[in-house]
Amino acid sequence: MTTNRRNFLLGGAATAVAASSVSRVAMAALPEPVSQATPNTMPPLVPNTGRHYNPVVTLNGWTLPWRMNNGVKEFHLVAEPVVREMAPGFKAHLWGYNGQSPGPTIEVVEGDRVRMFVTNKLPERTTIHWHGQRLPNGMDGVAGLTQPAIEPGKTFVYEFIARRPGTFMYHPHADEMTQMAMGMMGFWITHPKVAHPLIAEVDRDFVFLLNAYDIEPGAYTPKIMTMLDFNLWTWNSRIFPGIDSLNVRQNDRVRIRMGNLTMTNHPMHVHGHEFFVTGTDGGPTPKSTRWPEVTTDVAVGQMRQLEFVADAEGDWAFHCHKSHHTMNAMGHAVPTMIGVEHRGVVSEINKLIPDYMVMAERGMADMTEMEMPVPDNTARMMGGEGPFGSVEMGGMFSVIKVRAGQKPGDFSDPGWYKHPAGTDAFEWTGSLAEPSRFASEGGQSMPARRKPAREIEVRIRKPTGHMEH
Ligand SMILES: [Cu+2]
Repeated sequence: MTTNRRNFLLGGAATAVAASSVSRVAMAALPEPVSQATPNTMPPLVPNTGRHYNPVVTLNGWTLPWRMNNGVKEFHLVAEPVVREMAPGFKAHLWGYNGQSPGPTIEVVEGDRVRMFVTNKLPERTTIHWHGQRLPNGMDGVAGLTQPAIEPGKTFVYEFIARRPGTFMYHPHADEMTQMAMGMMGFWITHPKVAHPLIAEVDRDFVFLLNAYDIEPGAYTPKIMTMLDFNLWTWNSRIFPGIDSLNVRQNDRVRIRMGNLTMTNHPMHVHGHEFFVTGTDGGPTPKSTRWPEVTTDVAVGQMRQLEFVADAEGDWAFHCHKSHHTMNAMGHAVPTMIGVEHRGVVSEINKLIPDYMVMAERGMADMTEMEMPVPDNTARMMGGEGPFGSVEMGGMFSVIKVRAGQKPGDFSDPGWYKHPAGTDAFEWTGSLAEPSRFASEGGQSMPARRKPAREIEVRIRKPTGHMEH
């Protein structure tokens, strides 16, 4: 005690002690939670404390600011009900973190000591599991197994060292079915501390989560019991045309990191370029395991990071390849009416079903142009106005815009691509030759039966297979 007191009175040392004791008082309080009101894609959050790194861009999202407290990076997540605009004119009542669903992206550097304050403002208990992290078992966030649940109104503290660089996520591990169906999830990036042989420096680094909701047309709150029949297939709780484009400079090295927290797999497809899968939630992949792809499946609970050099200018579609996942909410069990001429019988049908309308006799694309009377707060099934008309897409769809003139670090939308003369598809206006008929049966592995027992003609009925609830 005497020694301490003497040191305290010695000039510089005394000042240092005083400064640290003042900050200890201030730092004993919780970090102020930061909340985000808009679903816009925020510019990358360049770190102004701690080790430097090249920040990511969260599609229709943002990175959570932190404070340094005696060398520890402190973040404050608040689990709470939020209103998320899924597309212009369509808002959903979800649960999330700090004002949005998904919650903000957490960005740290390998070796950082991280302290997460988690405040529960939900009507039920929760936890956070730090998916993919190496951490002490007691920080793993599994309610009942590794910790008591965080009751409403309570705050818990998680603290661990971010040991492994890579692509991670966070989500509750308490009443998961409800809480994930309501939108509780977020992204986590641990940047490498020094140059890593398997982690390339990139010019643009995008992140988003694949999620899904079941919201009845006209309703605001997701149904939480749904297991497979989701009707909104979203990226970061947004649906096309509400998903921002990924804007890059020609010849940029681009990384896209995705995590799947839906109940099914999503084959993610990039137009115009080949990419390599350079990492999973287990870390960067060895170079010997990388091969070129244009589609890669992201299974449930997985994360994948794609990398490519964006060398081809244009507006390149980027979407889930399941065709039902590039559509928005629709009534289930709609019979296929393609080829059915039913205009003539409408007045008869109207006697039975007053609201009956003629639709979809040439396919479903008509519905993107038809001004159908829909309930309030409903996204159109397909839409998005492109430079050549309706894109006829919804759900998990966006565009990678590659431009020679995009400035480094500029993530703003450059507008539509102008195709150089003579490089776009055009209408043939000459005469059409008669199609030549297939004349021989010799090409078949077995000859066809001379006379089928009975003529059978099958009509494809689609969409179908949905169960009525
Ligand atoms: Cu999909």
